[in-house]
Amino acid sequence: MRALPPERLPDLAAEVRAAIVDTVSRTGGHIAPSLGVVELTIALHRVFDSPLDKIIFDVGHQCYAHKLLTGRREEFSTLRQYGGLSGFPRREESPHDQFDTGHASTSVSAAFGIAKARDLKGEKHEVVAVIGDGAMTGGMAFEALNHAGHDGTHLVVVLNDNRMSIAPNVGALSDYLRKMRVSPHYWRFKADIEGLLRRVPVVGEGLARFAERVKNSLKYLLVPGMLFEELGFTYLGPVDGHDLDVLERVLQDARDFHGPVLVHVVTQKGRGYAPAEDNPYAFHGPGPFDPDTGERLKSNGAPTYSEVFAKTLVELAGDDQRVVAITAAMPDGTGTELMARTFPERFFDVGIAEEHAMTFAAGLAAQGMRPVFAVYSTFLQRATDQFIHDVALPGLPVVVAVDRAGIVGEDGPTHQGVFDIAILRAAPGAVLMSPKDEDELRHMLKTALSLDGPAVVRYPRGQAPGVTLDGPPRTLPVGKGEVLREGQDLVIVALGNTVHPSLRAAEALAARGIEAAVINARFVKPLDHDLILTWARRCGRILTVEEHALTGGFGSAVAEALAAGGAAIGGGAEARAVTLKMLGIPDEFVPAGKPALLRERYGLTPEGIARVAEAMFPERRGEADEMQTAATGNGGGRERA
Ligand SMILES: Cc1ncc(C[n+]2csc(CCOP(=O)(O)OP(=O)(O)O)c2C)c(N)n1
Repeated sequence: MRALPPERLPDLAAEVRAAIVDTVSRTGGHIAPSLGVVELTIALHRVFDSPLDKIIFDVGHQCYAHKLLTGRREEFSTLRQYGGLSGFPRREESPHDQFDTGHASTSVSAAFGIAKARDLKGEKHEVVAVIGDGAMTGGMAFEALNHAGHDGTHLVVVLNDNRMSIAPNVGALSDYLRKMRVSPHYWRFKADIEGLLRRVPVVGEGLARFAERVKNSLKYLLVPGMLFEELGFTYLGPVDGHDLDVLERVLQDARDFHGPVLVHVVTQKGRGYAPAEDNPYAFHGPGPFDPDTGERLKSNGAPTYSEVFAKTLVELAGDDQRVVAITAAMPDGTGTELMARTFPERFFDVGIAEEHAMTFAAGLAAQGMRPVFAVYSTFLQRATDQFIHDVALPGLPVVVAVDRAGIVGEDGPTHQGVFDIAILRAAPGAVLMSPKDEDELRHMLKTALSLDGPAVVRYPRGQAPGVTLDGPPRTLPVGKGEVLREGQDLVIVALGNTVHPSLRAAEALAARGIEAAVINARFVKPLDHDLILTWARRCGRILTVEEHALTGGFGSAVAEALAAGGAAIGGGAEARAVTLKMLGIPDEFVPAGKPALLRERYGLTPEGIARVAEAMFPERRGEADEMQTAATGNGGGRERA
């Protein structure tokens, strides 16, 4: 590519765009972000010598052109598929992918670390972080600029400013960038002003101080990007991110500078594909679509969990003026957009700032409001300390609506929501629940808002089962599970979206002569100890099912309850050994793939659950089956409590 004459580069850009549209229309994925940086990616690879020079993409969702240009064209059609190319940079995938990303705002920290390692090892290469204006709203990005700017190590930060996060970008920084975009300054002009100011003669000490002040004020007036300059970065820009010639020249300048440099590049999200240009919001990360029209392929009628959540939230907010909604840059994904439209004064998009969102919610709650922070399970990981320290410890009534909990699919290991229970369960006093379907979600949201302390409702991505909604939302008895089916051979204790599959598993088991009781746990915390212990003792076999990591998850909570219950019973005549099996995500990162396929992999389907349950009756199945179950690795084996 570096050998191509400049006049051939627009053809290359067009070819890259065509490949992106062709594949993503079939696989779904982050099309608009990737289309916007095609010229930028070409320029980066022409000016910098990857993989010797290290290019780190923030979030990494805009890396499709990078993948196509670094030897992955042949496999590109496998993007985001099980066993295929990742939708994000992966170190294991290519030497050109320098850092694994997926969550926002990490690139400057990572790039600075890589640059520091280079210096310490006495190596010579360039390090470039490419970060969007949305990702720049995240606290980590500021922390890294603050550190790197002060340190002075050479490093290039490319700020890809397309005015959009997923939704239109928010916040004061976004306003600041907007002002710079409309300024007529270009980086060459900036260099001229600085040169001019340097040449202003200074005489005498007092006069020198005065002149310095005047020069600084002039600089503020004339030079854009002073915010970054004050942080220690040399600011170059704004430049047109679709003009390859200008891009190459400014990147060369940045490369040849000493110290930290920030290049402000203005791009158009969705560039070159009309449907995405017209609606970059909808084309941020769509599912499959018709490449000719941009029309999204329709799914069947049942609402998504997020839609039911949003409607219920608006309904409850209508009854209670204290209810406010918070999102960290995901108004569409979480459904909170409906709050924005219905009660705009009680809706807050804080930018990609989950940590701030949580403590902001705590502040609101401390003054009697009822904040609901809707956040994807995977991004909630960012706000762990804020939940423990600012919400749970003071016992503030913040409701955390954990969307996309469990298997999320094609976005892969960075986005699967399988750690939230383990993280949140440790916080004393928090109530944790998970609905079996969309109807129960409504009741749980109502329950959460009725509590005087922290409450978490976790629900999955995508379409709900489509059950009938049962009257207006009502409060559920806290800490109580429900028995959905009786049986004497085994009790299946399921959580959230594994409840309905467990009921179907029980039907399949009945046909094979095993009578399984099924309990919908509803609450992870407080757990319904009595109900679970009673049924565990009655049946002698207990199988827990969850779409979450087994380590620290729901099954772990049940195991703890059984252990505690066992100790309390003592070794008397009533003591009964209980066989426990836990079905969930084993100790591995869940790869990318269609959710249905991943659920097969982990045995989280009706048949998978039935198979594991049946294997708990070795006398019925013989030794061969026993060995096979042990080899699946699911469920962490059998324990005695
Ligand atoms: C911590 C975290 N929160 C939320 C997200 C979801 N998310 C992915 S991309 C994105 C917007 C990024 O905007 P920007 O950096 O401007 O890139 P663009 O898509 O506009 O190119 C968001 C909110 C994320 N990846 N990480």
